[in-house]
Amino acid sequence: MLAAAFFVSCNEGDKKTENKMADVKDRKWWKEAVVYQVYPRSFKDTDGDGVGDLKGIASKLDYIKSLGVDIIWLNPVYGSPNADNGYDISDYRSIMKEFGTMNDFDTLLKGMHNRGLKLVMDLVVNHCSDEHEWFKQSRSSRTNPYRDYFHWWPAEKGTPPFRPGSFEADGSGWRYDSLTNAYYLHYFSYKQPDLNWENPKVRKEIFDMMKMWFDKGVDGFRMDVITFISKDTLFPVITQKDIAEKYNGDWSQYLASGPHLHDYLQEMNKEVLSKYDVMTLAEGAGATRYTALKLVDPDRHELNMAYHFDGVNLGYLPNEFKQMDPNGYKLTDFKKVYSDWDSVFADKGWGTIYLGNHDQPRMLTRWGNDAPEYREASSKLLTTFLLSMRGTPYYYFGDELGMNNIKFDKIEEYRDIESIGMYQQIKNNGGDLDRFLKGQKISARDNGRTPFQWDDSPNAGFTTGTPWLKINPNYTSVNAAMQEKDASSMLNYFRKMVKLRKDNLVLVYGKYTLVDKDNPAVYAYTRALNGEKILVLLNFSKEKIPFNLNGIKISGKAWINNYPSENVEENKVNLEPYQAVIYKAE
Ligand code: TEU
Repeated sequence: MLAAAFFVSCNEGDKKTENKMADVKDRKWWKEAVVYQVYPRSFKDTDGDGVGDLKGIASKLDYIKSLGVDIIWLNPVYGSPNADNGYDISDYRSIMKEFGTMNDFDTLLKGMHNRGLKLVMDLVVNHCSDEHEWFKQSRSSRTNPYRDYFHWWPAEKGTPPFRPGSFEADGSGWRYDSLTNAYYLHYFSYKQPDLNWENPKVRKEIFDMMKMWFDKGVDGFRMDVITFISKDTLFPVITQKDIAEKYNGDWSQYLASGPHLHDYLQEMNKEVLSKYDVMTLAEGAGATRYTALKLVDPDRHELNMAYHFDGVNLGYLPNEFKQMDPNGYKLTDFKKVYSDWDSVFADKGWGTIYLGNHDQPRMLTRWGNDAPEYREASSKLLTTFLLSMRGTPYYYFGDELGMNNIKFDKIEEYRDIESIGMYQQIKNNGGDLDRFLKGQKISARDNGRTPFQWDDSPNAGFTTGTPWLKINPNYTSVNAAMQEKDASSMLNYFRKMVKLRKDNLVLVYGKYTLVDKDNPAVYAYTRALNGEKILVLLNFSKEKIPFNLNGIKISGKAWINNYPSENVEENKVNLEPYQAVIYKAE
């Protein structure tokens, strides 16, 4: 099974690992990589307009390289009027003006490749912008050649059956366009009309565009809501009751069940992906434990990886928009989700692991504890979790510093179309706006989008202008410059943990087994590969916990520890609040 090229990705000179790994099947560079996600708007501004840019990213490549990560995922950088920060693309073949030029892009890509970093771009092809030329043509008349690039419902047929429009105050995914007396479909805002994948011309345009970026040397795509591209174009009536009964109350499961999804992905693979050595990641909205393998089973020739929402959606109250259960989330549920998802790819396919991204609040606030006394320990604990699970880790920029939610008080401070649309919807329905705003302090996407905190100079060294989104005022104490100087900082712990994963393939490929599943405070698991075994202990609570090893034998000093000392007794490890340790085990 092992091709010669297989060994090329092994650490040079690491003969011991090579031998030990000789019977690991299907090794791939993207399985062994750590992905670092950069939100370009908020990373580094070089021209003083308050918005991050490509030159800014280029100027910080040495920093990214120093983290030890392998791949950079950039959120969309294409031409866009920015209704949804680049997820509304008006030109797939150019660079957003605020971010720079194609020349800046080429320089950035070269800078990455020179440093051995790979670039994964965002592919947003479920929808484009209503300012894209295709849509301008399409809406202009019913007989325009581009009419069938989008989904239209002629008004003489009556009102179209309900479909959700995520970011709209009225919640509808159809918008009436008087020019041709018809409605068009948009699963997100009305500024983001859904492309009609039924039309082979649309698929060809998209595949050609993908080739253009791959020919430039781009190393892969993260595919935005790719699970939604196929529609049941008869648009049958789907009721809330159907969603409750057939789709577990989750509209996205319905949207992800279009009849031709896998045909289109296989066609994309055949026409484009199979011709390049690239990686692909599906944003697996609506994918479940029962359907996800179909997207990434290598024998089906579709995509490489998908990410699910079961983890990041934990702890929200049902039937309310991202409102946390006042009791928080249960660690036993958290363990179950990640263990169940690990088992999906136990024999085939490959998983991913993440706790934050541009659609999520900061992981420290949501999954750790952002009180000053626990910031450091709990941030390092989450880093240990992300980098010791099976599946490719996706690490969100700024999490290595322990950045946390900004927790805006007023709607006027938000920039995100989702928060603003939802506020309007609740207002129109006479709902509880205070409750909504309180909830957003924990769950809003803008919490994860505030600018990177480089140092304690004005605007955190992000910009000389006015930042597009407020900077977390804690930048004077939480910033990269300070943590560079401190060997035990969260930043340096992240580097250590990345290196540990890269040096020990048991952390990448080792079989995952949950230990003590009912323990309400400690997440413990072993990873095992070719006779080597390790034990990961994560105390997710602010209490001191004696953890009973229950017969698991550990040996030697901890491989990594987020506290300066360890406290091991016969058959027991005494864990400090939010302590994370990894031991060699038998
Ligand atoms: O997100 C799709 C998606 O599923 C979101 O609705 C997500 O559930 C939501 O952000 C959670 O609050 C993708 C992008 O990642 C997101 O940034 C875009 O806004 C969206 O698609 C539309 O392109």
